[in-house]
Amino acid sequence: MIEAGTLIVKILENQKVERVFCVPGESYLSVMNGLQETSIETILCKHEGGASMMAEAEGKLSGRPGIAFVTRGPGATNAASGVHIAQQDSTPMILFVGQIEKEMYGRDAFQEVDYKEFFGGMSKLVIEVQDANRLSEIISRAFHTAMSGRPGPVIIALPENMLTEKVTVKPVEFVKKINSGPSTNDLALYIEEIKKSKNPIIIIGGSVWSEDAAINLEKVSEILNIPIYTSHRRQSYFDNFHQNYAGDLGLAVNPEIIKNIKDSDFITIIGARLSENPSQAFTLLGIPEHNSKLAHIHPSPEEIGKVYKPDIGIASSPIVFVESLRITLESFNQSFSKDTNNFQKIYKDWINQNLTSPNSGVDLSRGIRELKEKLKDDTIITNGAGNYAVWVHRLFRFKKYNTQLAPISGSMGYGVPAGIAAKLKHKNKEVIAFAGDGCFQMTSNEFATAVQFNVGLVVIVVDNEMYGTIRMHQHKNYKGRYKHTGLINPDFVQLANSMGGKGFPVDKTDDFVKTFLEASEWSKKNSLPSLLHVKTGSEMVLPGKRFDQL
Ligand SMILES: Cc1ncc(C[n+]2csc(CCOP(=O)(O)OP(=O)(O)O)c2C)c(N)n1
Ligand SMILES: [Mg+2]
Repeated sequence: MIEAGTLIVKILENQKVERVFCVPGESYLSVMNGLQETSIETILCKHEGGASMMAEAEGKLSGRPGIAFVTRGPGATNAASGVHIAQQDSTPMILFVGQIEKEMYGRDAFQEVDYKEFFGGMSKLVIEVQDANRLSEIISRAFHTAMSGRPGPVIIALPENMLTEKVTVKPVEFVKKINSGPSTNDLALYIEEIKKSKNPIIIIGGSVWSEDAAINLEKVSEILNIPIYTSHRRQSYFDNFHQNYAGDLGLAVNPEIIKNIKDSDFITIIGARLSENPSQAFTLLGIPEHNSKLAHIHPSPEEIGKVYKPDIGIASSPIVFVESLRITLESFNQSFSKDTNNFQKIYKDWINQNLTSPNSGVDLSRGIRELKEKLKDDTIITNGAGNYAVWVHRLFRFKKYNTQLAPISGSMGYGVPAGIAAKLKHKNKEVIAFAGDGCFQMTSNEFATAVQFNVGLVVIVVDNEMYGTIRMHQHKNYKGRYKHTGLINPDFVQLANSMGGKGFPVDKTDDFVKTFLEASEWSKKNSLPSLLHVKTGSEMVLPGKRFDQL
């Protein structure tokens, strides 16, 4: 007989969970007790928003559910920020929530929340465990659900008195991810259409992808001679240095890319939903019907036809689809000559554009360009939301799969927790978390978590003394009326030092790279986080653009 809380830990061990992220609570003491002796590492966070974002990032990195444990009521509501990211970013994740005792339901008991109501609209499944004998069944279902079709978050509520039940249940064995694939007919039809097309393009995105998929798609793109675009914040899904990489559909996108996609006679979307940002506020393609041929390949049939009506819809894992496509195309032993609308030149011109920023402080464009020359291909870059991220996305070029972790959901505060999760998982890789001054202050408390767990990441805080993105929108919509977007910031160097890491000021562009290398070295040597406080001034709003040039 074991207590239910310990059984949960044993089930998670069977799922090969490496670590869980939590803020403790008296509602799930039994699980905390089970976590005392286990191979699973427990990362104690400062806020449930940070814990859930770390779990979400773990899900992005591993393709399996990232796990967070939080307490009922305020713990659960705080954790909503990470759950929402997992939902929008289609990331597998399981949030376990301590729940009030079963007998007290419906009395508005202390910290009672109806989780089905609260999380219902932003998760794939919310389930309460009423009987400890069903824990294996329910957690097995949660793992399947979080990873299947369009992956996403699952919430499991654990009533306090269920957790202390003693049971003899066998912990469920490892849950494998189920992959769907294209039928022979699907593939044949797709290949026939793409062969007929004159200037096809492919857009990739979504959350079901892998290193092998990236390589298979490289081969496909070479055989078909076709440009590959990545969706918003999925830039590391394809080698950005490959001859067929054509750029990303992010914010402040290259207008030539939009033109090229609109001119294409056959568009293939693989894995992505093509939501508001990559679709340029749903203007990129006709809705529901586009004026040229559209193929949509998505792991969930429910996503196909949700917004766009494709000519060819294939419910398939993108990983399986590109592998099958490569194998079939290779069997023809023939390459295709397509009119590619000069996409290589368009991309080269875009990345080489002069974006120097005559700012009063650090020129972020030059700083990032110089920095990326010094980094290894497997360096992981994370960020949250804010205009500073446009520099990051515009100027970094990603070579290896999953070296970019960024919220499709546009959530501020994501960079630091995601960076912590990445560094915990990949101890030998360099991890850099970018954050704006506003963004950083949403989860800066987790810098102390990085100290506690010896996480040697480097945080780069881009300080323009404002919520710059919103100032930009004020400027566009209510010019001159800039109240409520200015920030009086702490001294971030002192803040980092006081938490037990090390802060480094950067006031001049010339110092950017050498200070980064110093910080990185310090973090490596001490296994502790460092922070670059980069003062950029406030004139520049976007790469190469001042406010008065908007
Ligand atoms: C959690 C959350 N709250 C609010 C917003 C709205 N928002 C988007 S960008 C932004 C400002 C970001 O400021 P900062 O991090 O300093 O970056 P900057 O734009 O100045 O480069 C705000 C408030 C958001 N996206 N996410
Ligand atoms: Mg700012």
